[in-house]
Amino acid sequence: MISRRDVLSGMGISSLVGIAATFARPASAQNEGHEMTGMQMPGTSEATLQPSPAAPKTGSHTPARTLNGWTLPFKLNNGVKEFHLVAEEVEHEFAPGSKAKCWGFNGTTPGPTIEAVEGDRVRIYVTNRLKEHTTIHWHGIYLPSGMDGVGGLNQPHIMPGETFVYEFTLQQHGTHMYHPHADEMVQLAVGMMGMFIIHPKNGEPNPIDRDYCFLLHNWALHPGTYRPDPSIMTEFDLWTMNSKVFPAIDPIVARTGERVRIRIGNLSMHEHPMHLHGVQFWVTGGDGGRLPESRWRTEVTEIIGVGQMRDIEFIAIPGDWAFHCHKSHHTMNAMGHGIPNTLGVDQSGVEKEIRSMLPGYVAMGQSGMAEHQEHTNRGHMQGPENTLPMMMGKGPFGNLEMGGMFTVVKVRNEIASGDYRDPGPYRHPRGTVAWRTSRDPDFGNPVRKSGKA
Ligand SMILES: [Cu+2]
Repeated sequence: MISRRDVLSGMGISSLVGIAATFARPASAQNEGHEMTGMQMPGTSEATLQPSPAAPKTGSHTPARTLNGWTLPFKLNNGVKEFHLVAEEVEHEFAPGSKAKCWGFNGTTPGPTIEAVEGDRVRIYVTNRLKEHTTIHWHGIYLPSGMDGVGGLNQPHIMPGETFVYEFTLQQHGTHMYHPHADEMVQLAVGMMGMFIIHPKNGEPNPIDRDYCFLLHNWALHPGTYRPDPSIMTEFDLWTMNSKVFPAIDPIVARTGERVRIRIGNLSMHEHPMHLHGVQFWVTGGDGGRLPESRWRTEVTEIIGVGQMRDIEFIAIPGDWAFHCHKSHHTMNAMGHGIPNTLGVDQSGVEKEIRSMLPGYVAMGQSGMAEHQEHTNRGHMQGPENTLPMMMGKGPFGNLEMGGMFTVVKVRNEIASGDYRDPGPYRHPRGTVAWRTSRDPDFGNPVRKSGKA
């Protein structure tokens, strides 16, 4: 059981957020990877309600769009792109109703996306505002060994209060990430990671209209607590895309016929078979850049291994299309593992007795788990504080019964390029939605191989 004392002790360490106010902050609209112009508020679903600045196509690439996140602005100094990262504690919201003290960069987890072009020279200042040392490893990027960021091997650790400079020339393009290589078990578990996208200097042979990116992660934020538990290896409570769970994950918006790329990285402890409805996609690259077309594979599910990056591309067709991890436990929130299986068990009477000891308890799972969301919707079920229901989300036809790694690809005929706002539910053409009937001529007499209904 979780006592109030446990909950409060998790809150006891003072927040360091706000100290490094002079550094880049996710203050306004999503910066599109170039010099400091409008940025977008990260990590809030309001982001999708505001018009995004029209994606300025600089050179020959479309700037990446970090789901629920933001792109780090840079300053050009004698031809070198200068970035500032601040490692610090952050107050993070996974979805309304679930907050935690996490660690991240520049006020958010994941940290801001670094975006640059093959051939650029980058200089990245890293300031440590944590209470322990850290470093940054630039995952998958060609660089001098002394810039690779493994604490103790390639450099001394960055001690609390210190700033280190990393500087190298980008010799490749592709989807990469950055993360600490110091006390990794803790620093990754509490959210320190970000994407590093390098666009090809000669543009793309098949231009990309929308370029989305996110990192997959898992969190042991036990029910009723406020700090992720770094000691957990397999049993996690929250499964996130850019540190958000459904329904707080932004939709992936596109116009019919556009070429959409989704760049996916995985810094969790598990593999994630990411499944997209509605289309076959091509697996077009990842850490190794964009592959020649002859090496693309057609898939509907792609496993993103731990530490891997994968790029998928598709031509958008109209509709609301689910996009999610296919491990069904990864599209749920905390569920209290280790509870006896009650499927098919009549629990009448039991509920009342348990409720005398555990107020708010609802017996569930006799005919399935879907009743859980119904109870939650009606306010019958109150979990521990700061704990999301196991299943969430409402659609035009009812409960979605999802959580965790789930979002919706929303494709419409009439969306302006550069508009990333949620267009609302899809309006299905007449006669194209599955319907209820009582006129099945074989109703009551279906063909069965064996067994009793
Ligand atoms: Cu998964």
